[in-house]
Amino acid sequence: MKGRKLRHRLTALLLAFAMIFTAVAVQPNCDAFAATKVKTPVATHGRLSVKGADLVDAKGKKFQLRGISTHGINWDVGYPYVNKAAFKTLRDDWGVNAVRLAMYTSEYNGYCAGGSKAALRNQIYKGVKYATDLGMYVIIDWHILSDGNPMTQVAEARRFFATMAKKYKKQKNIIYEICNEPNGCDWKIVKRYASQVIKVIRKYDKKAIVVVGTPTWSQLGSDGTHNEVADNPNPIKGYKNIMYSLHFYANEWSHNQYLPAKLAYARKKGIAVIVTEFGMSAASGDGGISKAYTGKWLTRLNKANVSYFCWSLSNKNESCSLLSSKTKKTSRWKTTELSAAGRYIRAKYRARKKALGSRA
Ligand code: IDC
Repeated sequence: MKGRKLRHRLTALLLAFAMIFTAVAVQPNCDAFAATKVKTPVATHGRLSVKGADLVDAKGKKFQLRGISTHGINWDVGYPYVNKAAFKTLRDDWGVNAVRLAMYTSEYNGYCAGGSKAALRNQIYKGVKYATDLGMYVIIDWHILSDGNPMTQVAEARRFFATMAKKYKKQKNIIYEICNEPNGCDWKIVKRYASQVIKVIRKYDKKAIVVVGTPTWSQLGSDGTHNEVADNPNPIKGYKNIMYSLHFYANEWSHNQYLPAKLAYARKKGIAVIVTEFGMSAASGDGGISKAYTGKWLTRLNKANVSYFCWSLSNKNESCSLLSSKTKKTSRWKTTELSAAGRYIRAKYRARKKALGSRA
């Protein structure tokens, strides 16, 4: 009698477990990647590294990041889009494999200008977690702009990146961008800053890609045809996996005039260039957008497998924003909820992903 009771109980228990297990296992899965058993970008490509002028994946194959940059994560037009559903929409609907978290240091209560450091770091932690959960690469961007010379904030930058590198040293998907757009200072000064900050990062994280911003708002050197970054035979000594940023705005005459040649020149010299920011508008972020020049740029970058991140995921009423200023939704946007720039970029990114097929 006793034995039978026990058996009954055990069977009931097993049945309960089985029911719970099935309930969990057959739950409707909205994750396109899981549902179709397609691996996420990070699961497919693993840890990235730099080989000569190229970014390569864990198998040593040339790899291109197609990313979107947030607006400032400290701005009301930026932080609402740091959410998992938004990143998932970018991944599944736009063909994006990376996001950039732009954290201003000066503007609008930036990290070094009165913003709550803890809250800002927390916003980065959230963004990194969402990207990681979704198997996407993620840039942590120290977004200097009006503060021009990165040395002004070097002590804060070292503390910030030490915290980040300590926290993320075991992850494969983190990219550190240590100074968005140096300006008003020369390459020598940027290098001095970079060697200090890279040293701190490498103390904890030996392998992650580190992106160094370049003079004159990341134009690989001073205005016009100057190529200080590429002309320096040993940009940052002694460290691997360092990339140099080039930023362009497709409706800015001087960018179209000078930057294609500067890009080609740098690559020829073996400098790994990454476009951590571009926009379809003028450098002001507003006015008209140029589809013609954006198209030319993307073709050029695709040909060379150079990575790019579009500015910005925001509904701010300016032409570089990817969402319509009327759009209140913070994810799952319909085509009609995108701006003209957003519609164009989404179509281009999707086409690129399709063209790459299994290499995407
Ligand atoms: C712009 C934003 C705009 C904001 C301004 C702050 O789009 O809403 O008012 O910054 O000064 C960059 C910078 C990036 C700029 C962007 C467009 O990295 O912060 O964002 N831009 O002006 N470099 C070239 C253009």
